[in-house]
Amino acid sequence: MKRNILIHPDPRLKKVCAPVADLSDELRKLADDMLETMYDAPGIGLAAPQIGVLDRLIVMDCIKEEGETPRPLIMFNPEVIASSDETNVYEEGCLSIPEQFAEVTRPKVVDVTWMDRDGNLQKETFDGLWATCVQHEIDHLNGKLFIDYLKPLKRQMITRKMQKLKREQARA
Ligand code: GNR
Ligand code: NI
Repeated sequence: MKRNILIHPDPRLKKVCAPVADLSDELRKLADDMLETMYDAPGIGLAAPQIGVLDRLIVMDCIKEEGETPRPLIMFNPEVIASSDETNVYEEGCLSIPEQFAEVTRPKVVDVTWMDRDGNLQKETFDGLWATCVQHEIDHLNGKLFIDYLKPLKRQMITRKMQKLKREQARA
């Protein structure tokens, strides 16, 4: 089932999300719904707070090329356990901040641990777009958006645009 994606500004996008204690069919269904919602958008990642659920759960798939095998990842309680000194700049966007893009500097390589859909602990090193995406998603779990890295004036400009967009959506 496709879920609605919250648009910034929304208090739920600023909350620190709670760790997932035990996997359940309900949580697995939530993760599957998030993947469906992400692919439909389309996006390369989605965090639970973006659909109003304040649990530490993210999904992602940074394979964008048609014909390449998809790689859907479901990550409960993801954690960056090490980051490279080397950084990378990416033009980031966010499904909760539609049509706004800005360069963000982050560590280029990160080691991440998480619990998968079957309850198994996983660990992997991510690089390039995957590393940017997983950091962007984990930020969501801590109530942080990519615009929080921008200068206040630029952030304010984007927030005002989103307030206008939400007013227009409410009238439609
Ligand atoms: O779809 C998305 N694209 C993207 C591009 C650059 C850096 C991060 C992202 S994540 C974003 C989807 C989203 O909002 N995830 O929270
Ligand atoms: Ni986002």
